[in-house]
Amino acid sequence: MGESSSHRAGHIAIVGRPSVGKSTLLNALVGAKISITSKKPQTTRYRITGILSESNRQFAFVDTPGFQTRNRSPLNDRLNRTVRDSLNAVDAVVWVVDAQRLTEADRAVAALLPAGVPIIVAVNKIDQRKDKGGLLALLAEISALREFAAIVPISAERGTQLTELKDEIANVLPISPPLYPASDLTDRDERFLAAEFVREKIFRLLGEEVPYATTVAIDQFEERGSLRRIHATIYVDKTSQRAILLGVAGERMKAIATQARADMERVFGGPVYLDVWVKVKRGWANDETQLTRFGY
Ligand SMILES: Nc1nc2c(ncn2[C@@H]2O[C@H](COP(=O)(O)OP(=O)(O)OP(=O)(O)O)[C@@H](O)[C@H]2O)c(=O)[nH]1
Ligand SMILES: [Mg+2]
Repeated sequence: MGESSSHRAGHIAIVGRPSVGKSTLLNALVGAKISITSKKPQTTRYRITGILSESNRQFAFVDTPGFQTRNRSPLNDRLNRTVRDSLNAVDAVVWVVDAQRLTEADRAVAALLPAGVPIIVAVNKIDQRKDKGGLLALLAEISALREFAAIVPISAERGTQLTELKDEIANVLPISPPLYPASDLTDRDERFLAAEFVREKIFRLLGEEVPYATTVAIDQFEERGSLRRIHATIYVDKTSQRAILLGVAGERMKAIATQARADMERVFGGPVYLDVWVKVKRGWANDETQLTRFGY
């Protein structure tokens, strides 16, 4: 058989409850920061594909929002719909769980996993689990749930056992030529990534409330030679949140913009001029028209 007839390629959905490390895993697998991460649950709101091309296989990993059933809202309904939609038409699924324990929220995700598609369980954050016995008991508990193609303990943050995970995934991918050019890292454009980098800093730098009342839009994205001029607007729900976002003398806003710009320059590979504004748009997260406008 020729080389092309042994090449494997396919789409792999990465799903799981919030905060288990799906986006960290996507970035570690692809080897670039394309999906935003934070300690707060439901950081990811949009589906994003990360592409990893190797000599005889290509993985198109689809990162998804954390699936959750506790807090119903128009925005959360859309996030859950994104998760469900992402499970259609993929060649394999990586179900990410935390090595610490299996929760009700994990079981809700397990119930969504499609039949007839190979499921690989990534048991993440093993760096935080020191007792071997407890981990073995968890692995046994998982394997009793249903048939899985593989169960792989990993640490996305440390890069532990990612080769093993990739090999297990490749085993179930169809024989196929590459689906994307080998130089592609993601299906999303720089404009999308720019908005996401701003949103990540809000999740990382602010307290519990404001990130969930926030969305980001790019109003202007201009390339002049190697310089990118980007104009972003952060939308919040209330005037009080605008004040929190700005911080004393605009200090917090400055930190958000500086850190977001650093990410953009690293990923885009050139200088960025970033201008960030904050506007109040009351009730945007409960308004179906606004949600559609913001791409949810
Ligand atoms: N110790 C440890 N922490 C990890 C590991 N992987 C991810 N994390 C941390 O877990 C937190 C959540 O990571 P994310 O990648 O944002 O999780 P997620 O599943 O994408 O979360 P949502 O998008 O909100 O659903 C972050 O603080 C990560 O740094 C790991 O292997 N070990
Ligand atoms: Mg995520």
